[in-house]
Amino acid sequence: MIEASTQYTIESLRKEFPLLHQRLGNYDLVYMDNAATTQKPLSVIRAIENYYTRDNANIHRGVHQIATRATEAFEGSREKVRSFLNASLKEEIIFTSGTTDAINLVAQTYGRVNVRAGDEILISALEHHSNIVPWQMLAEEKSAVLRVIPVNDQGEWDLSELDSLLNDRTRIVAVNHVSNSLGTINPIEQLIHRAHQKSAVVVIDGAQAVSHFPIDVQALGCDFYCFSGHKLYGPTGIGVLYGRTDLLESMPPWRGGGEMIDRVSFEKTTYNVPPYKFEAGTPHIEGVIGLGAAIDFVCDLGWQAIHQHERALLRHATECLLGISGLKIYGTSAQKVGVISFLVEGIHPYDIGTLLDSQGIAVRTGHHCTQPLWEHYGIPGTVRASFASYNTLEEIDQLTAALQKSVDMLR
Ligand code: 7TS
Repeated sequence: MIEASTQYTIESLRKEFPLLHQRLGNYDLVYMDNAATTQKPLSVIRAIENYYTRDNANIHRGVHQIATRATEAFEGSREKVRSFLNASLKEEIIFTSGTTDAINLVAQTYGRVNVRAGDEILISALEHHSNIVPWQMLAEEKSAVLRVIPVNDQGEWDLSELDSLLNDRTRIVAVNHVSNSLGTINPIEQLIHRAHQKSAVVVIDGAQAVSHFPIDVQALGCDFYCFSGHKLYGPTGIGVLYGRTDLLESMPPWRGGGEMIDRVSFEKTTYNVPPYKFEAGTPHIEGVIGLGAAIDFVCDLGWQAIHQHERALLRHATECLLGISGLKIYGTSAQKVGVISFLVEGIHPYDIGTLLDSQGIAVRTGHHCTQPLWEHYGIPGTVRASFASYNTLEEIDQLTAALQKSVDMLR
């Protein structure tokens, strides 16, 4: 549908994204910071507008018709997320404010109950800070040990020492599905299998996976899976935690307040069932409705079209950028999504980022919230171009030309 060669269809897809059609100075915007956040299609923007112009009410509590419509739209999105992740029950879908919030929820509920002194939590060197720091905080509180799967120079997990890293003391394995800094698609199936042999639970940070390929939590067999709406063409401030029912039922609540209770008295409060037990307070209703619209958008586009198009973008960009002398790509796994992290010899990434911006091209520069990863390479960070379904081969040519010009100016 959006194959790179089918210019008309990619053009019609781009029409759905108003933000893309703007000039920055004398240049058309080329947006290549999609790993940070994706742009939003009109269907998502309209779903939020419709909610506020027709259906705005608090959910789960009113008997009036507006509240019923808002509740139906909200719970309808939960069912869309269930189907999107192929979870078996919609009660396994908890709405959070994002991936970071979801990981903290698991650390502060499952983690605080199940991790004791001397236990181990296993992460990888490829993690975003939000899948490092919550576990570090838990390990500190519990006198537990944080262990790290190292990476090789291609930016893939080095599993040669896994037998000692994943052992009888391991309680939690928390890793990302796709690396935000390098684009590596990690072999999580293998790790989930090995972790379960040691009775450890597995938390998958799917923030960078969900917009690129379909997720099936039942086939993966993971215990928790989380993602953020804003990296999936949806709104900011909304995310998802999938958790296996038996685990969610056994976990204590985290935040206290309305909605998460069964009955409150000054003597004792009893709690609601999952997912409501973990959704205290008025939720981000328009965010949930917008996320439902974003899932519809992706499903309508179709995974095959997205996959083919993004592969073509990655192949073309890799070839073009490697043509620039002194450019090195970090993250060269054969299994990767459309993310290219690079440095040009002798040039600071911020200088490149600034010159690209002055030519209308939005890329990321810096450590991308993976500081420990860059220690492996002995660099402070990179320039990162990350692609989405609406990027074009022509935009990659523009990136290449603008980069060559920047390099010529800076050398
Ligand atoms: N995990 C991964 C793998 C991520 O890429 C990010 C955000 C997060 C967690 C945190 O997501 P949040 O929605 O809770 O903030 N990654 C990036 C990035 O690469 N550039 O900006 C944000």
